[in-house]
Amino acid sequence: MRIDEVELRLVRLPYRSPFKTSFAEEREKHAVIVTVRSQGVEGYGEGVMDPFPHYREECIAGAWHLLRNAFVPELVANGCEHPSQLVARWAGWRGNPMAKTALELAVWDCYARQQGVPLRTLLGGTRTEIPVGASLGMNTIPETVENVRRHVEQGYQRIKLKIEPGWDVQLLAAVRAEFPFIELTVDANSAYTLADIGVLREIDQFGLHYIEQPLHWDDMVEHAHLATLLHTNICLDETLTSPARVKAALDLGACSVVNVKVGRVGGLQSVREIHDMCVGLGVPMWCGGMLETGIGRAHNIHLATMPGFVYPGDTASASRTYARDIVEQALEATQGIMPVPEGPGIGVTLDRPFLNEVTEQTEVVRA
Ligand code: OSB
Ligand code: MG
Repeated sequence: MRIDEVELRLVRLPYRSPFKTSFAEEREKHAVIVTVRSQGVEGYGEGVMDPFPHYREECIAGAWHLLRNAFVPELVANGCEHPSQLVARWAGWRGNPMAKTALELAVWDCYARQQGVPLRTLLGGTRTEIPVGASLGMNTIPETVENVRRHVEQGYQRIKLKIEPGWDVQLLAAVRAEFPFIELTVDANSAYTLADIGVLREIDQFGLHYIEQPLHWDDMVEHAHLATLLHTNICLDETLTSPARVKAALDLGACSVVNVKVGRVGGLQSVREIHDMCVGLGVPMWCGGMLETGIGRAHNIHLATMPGFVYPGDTASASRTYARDIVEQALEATQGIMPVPEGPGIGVTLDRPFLNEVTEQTEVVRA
């Protein structure tokens, strides 16, 4: 496909309530929204970098620079036969998976719209709806218990609690006292070290489905050691930045469950490789989230229709996070089931007045 132009937008929109994790308390979304235009058809992608590198190392300013001066000019100059080729074409620019993904996703969406098919069809996605859970930010214990109750009543199929040292065993005891049998997980976002083995062993007693990223955000070796000390499965998030890293983590025994975030692993083609590898090895996967706007959320829903995504993901209703979204479709789960947006590509259209309202910066690169 010939690429006529690419538009980069920096948007900023408020969360309905602050989202607190072991690494930050966030009140608003900053996202890079990429639009690719090709022969009268548009496609959209979303970058999940934050202004500052608290989750992984990428940040918005760096991503914008690379998109504007490396990936977009390369794409516009050379066009694209098929979106599956792009990441390999950009491999000479090392790392920066989130920045690459923002553009790659927009090309996939545009390509699917030109073919007149839903994105999930190009990915071999078989489902028309996906099971979802909810990730609950840190709060007081009574508020968290109420929050769990609300989400369980709404039918969310798995509840994930954010934890950190000093905010773990008591919280789990309170939640388990009220909900002994729900599918429950925790996400430490790298807040522990092996020196915390005592408390990690206590966390091991709560019948959790898995414990997500307990140790350092780039580590595999210590996670592999920890896996031998706990009964609970370890799921990696932050550490898994490419298909090769997923393979290494599985070879080492650093995790037995895989959280896939398309931005973190460098695009949909990487997701497909990870998917096929995990299916081949019988390793369960699920689709993580980064509190995306409707564009990134719709991409997540489509990719999670692939058959290897067997655990409920984090792609919950958009209205949990935003009072108003930048897409026109309401991406809402009912009884823990998220329908796939219908129509070509990712199946959403832009709420342009609101998008313009929340846009802080725009840049267009033409052929
Ligand atoms: O670790 O999964 C995470 C949000 C931002 C950054 C990292 C994470 C999260 C979430 C929220 O847990 C998932 C979502 O609701 O999108
Ligand atoms: Mg996580």
